[in-house]
Amino acid sequence: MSLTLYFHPLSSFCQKVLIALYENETKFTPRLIDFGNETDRAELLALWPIGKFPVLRDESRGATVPESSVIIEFLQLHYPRPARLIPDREPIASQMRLRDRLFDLYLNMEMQKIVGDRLRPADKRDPLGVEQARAKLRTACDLVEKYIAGKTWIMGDAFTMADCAAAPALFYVDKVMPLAESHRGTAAYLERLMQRPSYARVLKEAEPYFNLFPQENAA
Ligand SMILES: N[C@@H](CCC(=O)N[C@@H](CS)C(=O)NCC(=O)O)C(=O)O
Repeated sequence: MSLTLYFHPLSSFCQKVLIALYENETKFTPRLIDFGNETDRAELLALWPIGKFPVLRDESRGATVPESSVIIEFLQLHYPRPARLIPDREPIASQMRLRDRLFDLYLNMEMQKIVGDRLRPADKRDPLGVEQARAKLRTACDLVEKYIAGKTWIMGDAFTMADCAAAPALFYVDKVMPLAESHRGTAAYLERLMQRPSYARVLKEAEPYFNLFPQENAA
């Protein structure tokens, strides 16, 4: 098979790409990377020295593609399938990319700061950084609440790459900042995302690893 995805089922950015692959039933070889395993880590670093996943390798094109949004754009360009996750027309395409950035940079990344802090030794924690991340999350969720009002998906009726970004970002944000009370429209949107077959499948596959998710009072 020409496409290999280097990933971990628990990783939010990897989940984003898995949703896109499952939406279109695109065939690929999964290559699970365990950061605790030196061989795995070296294999990923050889592909992408930044050392983050997901990374897609397309043997038939000799292409290595990191970065979740770039991977989804690459798939639509080179492996077009019925579900077009990136709109063809402007200004809708740019608006969708902006929402994709919102979920990645201001929800997913801020959420990761909060979760990452739980993994630090007690004397290396960053309470101010966590407080600032929480404030950014609240602002970003206010925007999501505004965008999702009256819509099924974040751009309207069509499910797009921005929804692929939204699903794991909101799933984990909800774990660190429960959405039901403060952002009811966003919480309902997350419910719809979790019911969507592509994301339901991603969550099922991640289930065996959920015990690795650090809880708030982890030492
Ligand atoms: N901008 C990247 C972010 C990827 C990312 O942050 N991946 C995380 C997992 S969700 C990772 O590889 N973390 C490992 C590390 O930072 O060492 C993307 O969109 O793919």
